[in-house]
Amino acid sequence: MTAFDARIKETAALVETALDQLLPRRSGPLGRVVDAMRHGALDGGKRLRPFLVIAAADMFGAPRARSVRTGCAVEMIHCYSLIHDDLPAMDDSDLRRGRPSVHRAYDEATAILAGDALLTQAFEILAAPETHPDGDIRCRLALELAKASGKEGMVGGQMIDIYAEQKNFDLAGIEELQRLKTGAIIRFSAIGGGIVGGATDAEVEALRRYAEDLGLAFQIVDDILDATADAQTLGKPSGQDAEMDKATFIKLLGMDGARRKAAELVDRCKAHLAPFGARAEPLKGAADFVFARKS
Ligand code: GRG
Repeated sequence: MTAFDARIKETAALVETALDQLLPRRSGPLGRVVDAMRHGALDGGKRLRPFLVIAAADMFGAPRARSVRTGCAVEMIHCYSLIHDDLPAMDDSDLRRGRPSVHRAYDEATAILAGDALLTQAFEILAAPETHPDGDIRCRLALELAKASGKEGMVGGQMIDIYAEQKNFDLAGIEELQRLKTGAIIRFSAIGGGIVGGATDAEVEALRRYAEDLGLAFQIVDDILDATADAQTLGKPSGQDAEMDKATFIKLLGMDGARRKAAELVDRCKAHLAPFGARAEPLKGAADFVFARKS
């Protein structure tokens, strides 16, 4: 196991424990939505976004209790987006993280509510004093996560993506779509770690540049995996982009071109970390991990 593997495993375990505590089981009708939230959020996924939060915050000596809570907030947004993306009205997907998607394990109404409740709880976590004693920092975290999640971020990107199924996009169009759909939450993860750690504006800006290139590389690799990996390895259906004739990086650049572009972006994103010196090794490792990932 590499040092990076050990590190992402360690932070994933911290996030798992914290999410478990943030989502205590309930009895009665409330219990059903909590169980569905737990199904969608616990025991699965690479936990890449919380890793980025924690690794960025570590560079500034932030207490782990604060960065893990910030990481849980972003993971809850991510899990909500996966639950809603799998619904029949969107991707209509039965499999997620190797398990039945939430609407298959429960029902559509419960899945919608579980996603809504995860989205809402993310902001409850950021607003709570345990996340940071300084109300200005908490407010800045909530503002940035709201912008990353909403119409100027992930939701906006998802809307464009649904529209893209009927439209031909050029490279700039796809880059813009992905900058919103997957990039905005990845960008929040890196800068949110900086903010909770007390980074200067210049340091937050360097993290933003790193995360923008990383987010794009992540999406290109996602397109490559959709075209090349099997559903069992991915833990979700594969081959869907081609089936739906979706606008992807592979469609525009070809497989080799897409691989080359992802590699260039990974090199470039690591270069943005130069101001942090050796402290940035875990974030550099995350970039290599994104490029090499198989699921
Ligand atoms: C429904 C509002 C709304 C938004 C959905 C992000 C998104 C927008 C949908 C997810 C669909 C998808 C497969 C997007 C491609 C990139 C992506 C987010 C992949 C899943 O993220 P990973 O690989 O998943 O980090 P794990 O399971 O490891 O957390």
